[in-house]
Amino acid sequence: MPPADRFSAPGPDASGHWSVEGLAARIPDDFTLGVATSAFQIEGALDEDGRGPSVWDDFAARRGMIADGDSPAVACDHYHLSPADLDLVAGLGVDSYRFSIAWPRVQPEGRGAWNERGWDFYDRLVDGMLSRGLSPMVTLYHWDTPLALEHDGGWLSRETALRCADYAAEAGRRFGDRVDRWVTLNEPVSVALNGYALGIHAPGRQLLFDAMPAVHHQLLAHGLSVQALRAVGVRGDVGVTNMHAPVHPARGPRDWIHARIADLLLNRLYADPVLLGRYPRPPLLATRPFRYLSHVPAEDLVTIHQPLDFYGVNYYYPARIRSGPGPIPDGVSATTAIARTPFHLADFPEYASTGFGWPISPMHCAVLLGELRRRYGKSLPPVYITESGASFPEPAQADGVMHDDARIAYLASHLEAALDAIQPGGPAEGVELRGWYVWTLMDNFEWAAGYSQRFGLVHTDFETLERTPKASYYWLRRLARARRRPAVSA
Ligand code: IFM
Repeated sequence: MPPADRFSAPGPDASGHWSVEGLAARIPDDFTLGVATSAFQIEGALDEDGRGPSVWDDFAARRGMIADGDSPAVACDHYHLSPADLDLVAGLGVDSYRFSIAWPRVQPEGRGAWNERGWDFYDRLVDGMLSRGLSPMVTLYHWDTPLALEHDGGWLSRETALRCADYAAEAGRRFGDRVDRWVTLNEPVSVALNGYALGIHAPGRQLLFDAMPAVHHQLLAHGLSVQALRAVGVRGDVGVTNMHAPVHPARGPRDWIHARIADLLLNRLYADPVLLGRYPRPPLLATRPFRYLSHVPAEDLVTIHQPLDFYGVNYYYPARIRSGPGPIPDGVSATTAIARTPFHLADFPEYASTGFGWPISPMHCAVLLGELRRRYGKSLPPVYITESGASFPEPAQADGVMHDDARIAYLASHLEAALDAIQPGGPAEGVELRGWYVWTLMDNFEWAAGYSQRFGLVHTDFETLERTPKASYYWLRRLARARRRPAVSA
């Protein structure tokens, strides 16, 4: 039976194979279920209440950078609709809500004066979570760098790391008594690679391997922010989120060496310094592009290598690497960075794909957890999967329900793979997997893809801003409710 049928919802599954209840019964008692969002993708209100511009305001205003010329100005208008959105999260019956603070909303210039009206918004948001029984997980930096800092070099400048730590300290002072989990950065790889190396995300730089300082300064910002949060005495756990993509070579020896480089660029450049206190050694044939990292001050690596309470992992797809630049998209000039990369992501013809064209492989979620265990062993703190999800086209409507069965299959199979992986004899036996957050609550502004990629459990009508829960929302609610929860002691 195809997976989409096995997990279709709502309603019991007829096969008796893996029902929602069957999956729920396998979720450990103290495991956190949650949903995740990020500020720039949902808030809108870019010019309101003293918010300063971010690199993404600037990038999105440039012609041709966002699919269909979509504007982030309103997005889901969460800035005005947040109480109703929190009701939607609470209605799921999940334990936790992961959201991000927009740095330019609380510190418009990225340094200096705080914007009290910005802080007030997050103050209400955190209190709104607590009053609904939701445990807050805060991401401090989810890509929306204050534009003023970018004008001074952004992540190419060490200064940005210091400013980020100031901001972390202030957030810690204000919310340290109420937030359970702190994520310093979300996916520094996406910022360095897409934003500084390839120019397909903000700030739109095309530096290829000269983007290495953006790797190091983000990691330094992480280490300094962990220190800052702890120095102001936050009571919650502190960690970081990296994206991981298990890497395979497509075919021949050149693909093999490029796959090793891709594994460094996608995974190890971020995980090794954070968890082991050192940058990975590049293959002998490829030392030049990584030279910058061998000259960074040794003390920086000590700072980056902070003891963490947890390690956050975003898993979306495995990466198959083929030598040479990929097919050049229409309208992209051959001189742009994306047309000059030494290798590219090739298709996995054996897997179905998401709306974005990403290969769907739950098995690789297990592979990745196994890789973390093998590579980091005792240095790996407890793990949260901080994002898991997929975009699919507009769901079909029938009987008043938006049927996104492919999303249900995606989510169920990935959660199942992760739970399997940590069982005795599984590839990640011994990894302390503490939770799983679905990306994302509602359809939103998917960066350079604008509103064309729908990742939400809840459908957003971008004209009317009406939210409509999809079948996957009801599926997650059933899953959350069907768990065996230990009695809460008085
Ligand atoms: O929407 C993004 C999110 O902001 C970061 N992780 C990947 C998601 C899907 O592309």
